[in-house]
Amino acid sequence: MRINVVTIFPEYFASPLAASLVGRAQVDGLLDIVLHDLRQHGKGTHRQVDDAPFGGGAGMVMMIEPLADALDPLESSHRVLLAPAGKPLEQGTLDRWAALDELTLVCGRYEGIDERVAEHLIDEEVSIGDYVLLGGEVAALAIIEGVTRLLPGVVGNPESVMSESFRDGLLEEPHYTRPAEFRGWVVPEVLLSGDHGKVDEWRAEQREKRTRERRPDLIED
Ligand code: JCQ
Repeated sequence: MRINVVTIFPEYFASPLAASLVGRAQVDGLLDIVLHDLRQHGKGTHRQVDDAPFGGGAGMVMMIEPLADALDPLESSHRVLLAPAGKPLEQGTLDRWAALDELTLVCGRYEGIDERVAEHLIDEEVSIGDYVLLGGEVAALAIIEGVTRLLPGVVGNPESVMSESFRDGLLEEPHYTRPAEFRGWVVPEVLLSGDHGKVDEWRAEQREKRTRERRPDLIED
């Protein structure tokens, strides 16, 4: 799979893309990440990529021309804009994108982008949460990680590739490992019992309880 990233900060990606399974996936030829420096398409001697908004107001707007020049050669890919005003990203979105040959992530900045970009040059506008970042670069990295772990051959055990936290649409149960006691903090006894039926039952209860407490929005009723 190829993932293009359009950004004014290509250097920002060097270390996170070299590390961990994302770095390995590239070395193994499972993933090809291409960084596109938007500034290269900037206007004038200052390589300008933003301008004041029509109608007035605070802040700057990303200009259409540099974005069009960067995106035109990527027209055959699925083009995604990262922005707080996008549709919320879900695991299903990542599942869908991981099946593509080529995905393009466009990192928004400033107060926003010229709406004609979203209208004519972008296939999907997506948000990674209800908060505002300085730019879409962190959101792009989150998506790269979420997609990479779904690519065949990237994660050793296919069982752990399941959308763990979202099994049965519920959050994961708590996990524990050795030692069984640390500073007097003990592991739930049932997990040491060796009774797999009881363990399964306990885990199901915990998933249910956690979801009710932390994410009632995930439970329909
Ligand atoms: C993405 N949740 C938050 C910041 C404007 C063009 O749009 C803009 C994009 C950003 C960066 O993205 C986010 C974000 N998902 O802040 C301002």
